[in-house]
Amino acid sequence: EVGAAVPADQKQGWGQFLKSIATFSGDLSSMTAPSFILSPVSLVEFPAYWGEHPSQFAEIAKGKDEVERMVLVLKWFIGTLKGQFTARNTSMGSEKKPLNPILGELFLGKWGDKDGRGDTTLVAEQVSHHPPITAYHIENAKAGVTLEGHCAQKTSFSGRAINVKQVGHAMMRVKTASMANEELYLITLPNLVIEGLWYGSPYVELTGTSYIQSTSGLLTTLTYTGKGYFSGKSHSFKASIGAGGSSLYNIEGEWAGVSKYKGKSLSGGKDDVFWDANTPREEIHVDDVDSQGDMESRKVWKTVANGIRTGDYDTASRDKARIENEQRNKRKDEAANGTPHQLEHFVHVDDDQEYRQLAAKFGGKPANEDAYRRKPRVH
Ligand code: CLR
Repeated sequence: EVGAAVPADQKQGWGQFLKSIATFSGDLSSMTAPSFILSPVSLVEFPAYWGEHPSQFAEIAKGKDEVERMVLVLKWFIGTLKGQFTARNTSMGSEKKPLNPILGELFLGKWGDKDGRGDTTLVAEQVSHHPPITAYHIENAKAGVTLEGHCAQKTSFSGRAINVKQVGHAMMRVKTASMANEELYLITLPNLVIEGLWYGSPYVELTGTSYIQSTSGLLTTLTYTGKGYFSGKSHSFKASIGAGGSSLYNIEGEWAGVSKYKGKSLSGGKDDVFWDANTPREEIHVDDVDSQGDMESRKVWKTVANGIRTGDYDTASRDKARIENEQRNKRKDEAANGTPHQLEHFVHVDDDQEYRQLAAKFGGKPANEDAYRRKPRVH
């Protein structure tokens, strides 16, 4: 039944929302949606999913050579997918529409040390509002592992699903005392399909191909598939780690479940378990809202989020309108005074050379992309 999961009084609104998606081009985040589909969490928080297995993140630096390190990068990457793409279904019953971050909105937090792995810190900043772009920097200085990247989305409607192309990339840097040079890993991002729309219960499936290309020359190719008409399990992937066309390790399974080596494993075994997505995620530690700075996400959206959580949608939409108004005025003043908004933690890099060189190794598209680099810090 169409809209079976939609509250009775919102079925009409949901139908209208779907119709407007079908004819709308551009950015979904700016569309008004029925209240049952609203999430109280801003998109600027999403980079935290990359860090929710801090031990795996730190572990990457323990690989004894570039092959081991690539295997560990892949394991950490796969480990993030369940959170990135199924967490809202688990916590809120379906995928929901996140809050659209304001320009300069920040999400700051950390995962504390445990068993000597070191602290892992996150800095995320909304570096563009139109189109929405979020930049992030995750670092475990003790381990020598850093992840920096940005993400934006291009959406289109297929008739029954929303196709989301992820724009942007992530760059991982690994440097330990025993390594002569820093190793870089260019991580490209998979495409998403949002299904379950007619039902009113959206969820994400991953499709297509993504890559992890290292300066060591190793390349991991990932392909994603969902439930086929006749066969196939949802949330599935295959990964192949190779060097110069020959494959060293093959892994397959479910990114939200169990995956296994196909054949030889790193430890010398056969068909061993690679990653079990039931491994608990560690939630990031964030300051209390009341001690947060004015641009910090949970402070900015406090009243809106509270309204959404308690079903007080009038208060939520009134405060959302207040915030958006304030933003419009800020932009006007900046234009009038010739003082454009300044990024707080990042520097915009036009045509990033590290991206260009690594993408060229696997014929990556696009050939060039911008980047956002963490500003040098004064200690
Ligand atoms: C953001 C970057 C993260 C991975 C990720 C997960 C889910 C994606 C989100 C990204 C972008 C925004 C997104 C969301 C799923 C649904 C939501 C595409 C890529 C859209 C804007 C919501 C549409 C509204 C429907 C629920 C009807 O690393």
